[in-house]
Amino acid sequence: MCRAVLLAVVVARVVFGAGPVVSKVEPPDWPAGPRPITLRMLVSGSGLAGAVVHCSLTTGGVKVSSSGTHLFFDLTVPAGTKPGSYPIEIRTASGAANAAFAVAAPLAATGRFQGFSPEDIIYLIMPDRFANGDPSNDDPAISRGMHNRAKSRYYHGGDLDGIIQHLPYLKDLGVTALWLTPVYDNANRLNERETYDDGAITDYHGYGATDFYAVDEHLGTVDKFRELVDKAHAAGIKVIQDQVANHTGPYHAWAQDPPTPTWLNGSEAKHLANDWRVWTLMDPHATPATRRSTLEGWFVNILPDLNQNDPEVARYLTQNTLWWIGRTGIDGIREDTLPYAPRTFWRDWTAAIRQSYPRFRVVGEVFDGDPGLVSFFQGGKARFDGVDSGVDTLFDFPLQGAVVNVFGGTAPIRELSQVLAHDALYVDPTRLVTFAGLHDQARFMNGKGATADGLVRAFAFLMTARGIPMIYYGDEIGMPGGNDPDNRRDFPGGWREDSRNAFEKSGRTAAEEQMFLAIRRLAHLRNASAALRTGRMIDLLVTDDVYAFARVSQQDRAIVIFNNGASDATLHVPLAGAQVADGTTLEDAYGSAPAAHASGGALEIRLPARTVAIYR
Ligand SMILES: [Ca+2]
Ligand SMILES: [Ca+2]
Ligand SMILES: [Ca+2]
Repeated sequence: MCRAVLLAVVVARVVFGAGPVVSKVEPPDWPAGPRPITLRMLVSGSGLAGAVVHCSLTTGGVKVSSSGTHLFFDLTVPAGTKPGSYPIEIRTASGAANAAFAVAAPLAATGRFQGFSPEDIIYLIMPDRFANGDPSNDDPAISRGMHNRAKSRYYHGGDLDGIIQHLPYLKDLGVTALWLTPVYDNANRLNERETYDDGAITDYHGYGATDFYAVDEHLGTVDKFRELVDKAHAAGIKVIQDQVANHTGPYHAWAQDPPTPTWLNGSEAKHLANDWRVWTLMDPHATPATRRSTLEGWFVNILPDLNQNDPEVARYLTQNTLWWIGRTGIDGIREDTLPYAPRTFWRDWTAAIRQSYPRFRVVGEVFDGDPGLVSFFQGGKARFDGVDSGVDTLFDFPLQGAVVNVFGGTAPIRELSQVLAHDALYVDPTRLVTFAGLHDQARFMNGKGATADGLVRAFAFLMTARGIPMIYYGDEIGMPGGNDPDNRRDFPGGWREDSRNAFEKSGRTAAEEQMFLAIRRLAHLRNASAALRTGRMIDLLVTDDVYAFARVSQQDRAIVIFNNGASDATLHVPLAGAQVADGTTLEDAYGSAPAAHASGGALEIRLPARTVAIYR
């Protein structure tokens, strides 16, 4: 064979198949920090077997999957590396390919990575359902046909621009932090694995990631997300990102071709189903075998379950979390499906976050009404398993159940106090995120016997009691809605074609306006009172109809009295511990209850039926 022919054969091999092909590099970039960092890179593609890696940055630790479709290697980014492109050459006996990698400029820490605390009021938004700021991304070319506002499980067109445009509304409402449901890129096709009466659905909710390093094209881009974070910060509003480390979406490429043999717990063809036996995780009598389906079972038997015990998976997920924080400047994470990944993983993951971002905070989802179980997951102390999860706080599902029952008219108000009686179980109950509803439950107003007044009293409780209160978008105007997806209706006025705009007074009904003003007033009252945000909570009077408590801080104090009963009541409220001297006259800072005079260590007041007074 002459030399020219031989050369032609080699070129053909490189061009037509056997040479390495790179389709994805994770992470695609990294912000240079004050310390050197060694990243574990994951390159996906084909023909990667036997690859060697070259880059002007130091590399090592190459490992290729048996299929030649995934390549891991270490990449060290020294402290203060100059931002720019650092291409990686991947060479095999059959050819070479370039993998793009960039070092990004680090974000200044000032005003970023702030964490969240009882000083805050959180507002939960499903970006697809809040406001459509950019109609040009409603039906993107790469995922055509998934947009239809008439279908409850299709994309409706809301996006990150829509949130940016309504920051003034949120600021005016008194909100100081946003939790957005996941912005990860989700499948560009209909989801035919999860079907309902109306057929295939879309993953508009964001919980079915197909790319952990991208924002879904319906919502915006990573840069748009960072712009949202910056603009929210400029308005004094923090951003909490929703992250999912337990599973991927059903259409993630890993479901067919995992990067390591143990990347997933089982496979699409053969896996356990999650049986939700969450209590076994805190049960000292349970065995690894009894906990297995809870930790390794696939969520709703559909979502590929990531195996965080595989060190490559743990590193991938931890790095991904640090990337989002460092690239966008977010302040906190809401971690989805917390119980279903090993507690040892959360321990290491939270430690890695804390090491780089000490003020950052994580709230975990433990969807359960048992304070014993929820408190088990709060970090700050090792539990029977020897593990301190490091998770800062949880959602207060136990209290939420009582809030809905009490203010929805089906339970005596003492239930609130009975739930709070379990607070000693928590390392720090004041950090729990309290709420009347969220995107996984029917809305408060959907409850039998729910009233606008009841919802306002529910918020009066959330804004005055211990915890970090949260508002589910639309609850501030009393939006109705049954179970998922009916509880995820579009915010009226978020779309140009909407017949009215409830973001503005002129577009709200009289009832909506009344509720909006009440909740706004309560939020601003809390924001103005250290006692309501962080004061010690002292129960003064608890009956079936009446709940009176004090909040006492160094700066101020408040006495909150609910008459949740159907009749007006004359109340004798003892003031022990409330730091109110005899002879003091207290004014209702919220409603129109008469001023109250302290005498003989108590308040004598007459409170109308179904009202709340916030005395200061
Ligand atoms: Ca849009
Ligand atoms: Ca997508
Ligand atoms: Ca799991």
